[in-house]
Amino acid sequence: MKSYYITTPIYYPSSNLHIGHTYCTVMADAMARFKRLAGFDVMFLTGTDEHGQKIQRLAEAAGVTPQAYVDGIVANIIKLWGTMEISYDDFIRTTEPRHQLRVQEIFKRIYEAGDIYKGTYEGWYCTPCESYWTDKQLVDGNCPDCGRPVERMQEEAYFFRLSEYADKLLALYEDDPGFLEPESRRNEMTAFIKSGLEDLNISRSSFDWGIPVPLEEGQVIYVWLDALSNYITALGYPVIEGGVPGDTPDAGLAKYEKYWPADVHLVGKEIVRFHSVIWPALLMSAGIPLPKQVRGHGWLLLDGGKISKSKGNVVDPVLLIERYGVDALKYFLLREYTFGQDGLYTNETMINRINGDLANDLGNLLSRTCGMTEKYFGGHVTKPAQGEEKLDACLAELAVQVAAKVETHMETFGFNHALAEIWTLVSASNKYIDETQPWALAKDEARRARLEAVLYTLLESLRIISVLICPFMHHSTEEMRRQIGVSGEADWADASVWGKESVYDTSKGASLFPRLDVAAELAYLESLGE
Ligand code: ME8
Repeated sequence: MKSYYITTPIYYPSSNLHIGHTYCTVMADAMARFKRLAGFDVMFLTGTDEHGQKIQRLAEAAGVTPQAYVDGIVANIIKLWGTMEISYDDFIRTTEPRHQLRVQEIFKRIYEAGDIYKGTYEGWYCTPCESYWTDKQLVDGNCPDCGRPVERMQEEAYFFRLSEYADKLLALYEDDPGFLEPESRRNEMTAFIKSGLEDLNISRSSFDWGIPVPLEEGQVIYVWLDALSNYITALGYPVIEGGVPGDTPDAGLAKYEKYWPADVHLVGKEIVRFHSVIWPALLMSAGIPLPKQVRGHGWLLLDGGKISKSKGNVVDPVLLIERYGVDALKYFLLREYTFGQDGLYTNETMINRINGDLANDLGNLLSRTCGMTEKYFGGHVTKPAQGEEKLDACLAELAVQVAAKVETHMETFGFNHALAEIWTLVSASNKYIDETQPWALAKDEARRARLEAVLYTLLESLRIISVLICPFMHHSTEEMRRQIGVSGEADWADASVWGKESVYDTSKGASLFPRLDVAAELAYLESLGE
């Protein structure tokens, strides 16, 4: 069985997550589900990035320990992914011993490779904020966070010889352009590297909420070295002599050998640099194979600005799910935005997507088909014996071709294009109802066989649609299959087979997506922001 390893960034548990974070995780989830359906042995990893000065400060301000602070937020994040039915296989927290011990080991390996040296870190220090800033980061010569004056300070720190890796990284992009997608990000990173790479300060001594540097007391490992390592520590790499407390006793390297190198690290555009410059350089130094791909997505914007925790302009996914359901939210995020580009979030676009594509197009197709099957045949339809008519053959031909088109779009994370392909079949099926006019056929007893063939054709199309939408909206898949009367789990291979079922026994249920009153919903969503 071929393996597939996909990761999301590990999120900072500085405050609860918003719809921007769910965007990335929903894409990773759809891809993981798609690959599983296509027969891959999938490892889907997510988690939380819990160390660093920012978290320490937030905890201090809240009057709790950093661990207590992150524990509360991580519990909410896990609950959110539960509510959204994110199908991750492992959730790694950087405060877990299985991660911490391995990060120290990685640090030692890079040190032994001769790529870590002790030096002096110099920068502009803001004492109240306990933060270093570079010349560029200062605002009018003052601290960009609090606006107070800064002073020139220096301290001892460990550095990673990142500058030594510039040529190797450029060669990597050149030899394997697929390593960093989309191309626009690759061009950006190429220019960034060419402008000159400086060695990287990989330890801090001004705060202590981090993994201790193994060589010396009083220093903690830079949070990005700590965080990036999660992609391999979660696989049990490197092996820790004597084992790790709380780890499966004989886990060994089985997972690492099965899943590493990762097929893709899915990340937001602002952290592409960490994943495509720092991470491969660290891996090269430690003698570990590189991930196959880093793929940078765009941001969801709200009123022109990035939705962000620090700006406080968050859209709460939990409230949207409570009102519209998980499938509707996932569909909207995957259908509305183009991978790699920024997209504007508005309540209106979301309501219109749910109403138009889901309630009107898909929901109606299911309820009309099941309704007519029940009305004209008591819910029981058999496969027609005689040959198909032209309209049926056209729909059948279209239907069996969609899966391959979806597969092509999924290769480039083109979720919106994949869903648009599936909706050509939904629309064609609705059009087929208008063209065949089953209600007219029903009036003529002599045309009963034709009527049955029409309904069978529609049910076959719905069965194929139920498989095609499974990676994106698995609840709808299950409900559609229940209503049309298909047993067993969806199997991707069945989406390309026409005439698979010999009978259908339908049982009409509640509408898949109830039609929304746009004005009322917009007023409701507005009221949430007040
Ligand atoms: O960067 N639209 O964590 P984070 C789309 N801990 N994506 C968004 C977004 C928005 N409005 N806001 C945030 C970190 N994101 C590090 C990662 S990985 C080893 C360490 C995305 O919680 C953002 O682009 O600040 C990023 O990819 C992810 O959420 C995590 O952001």
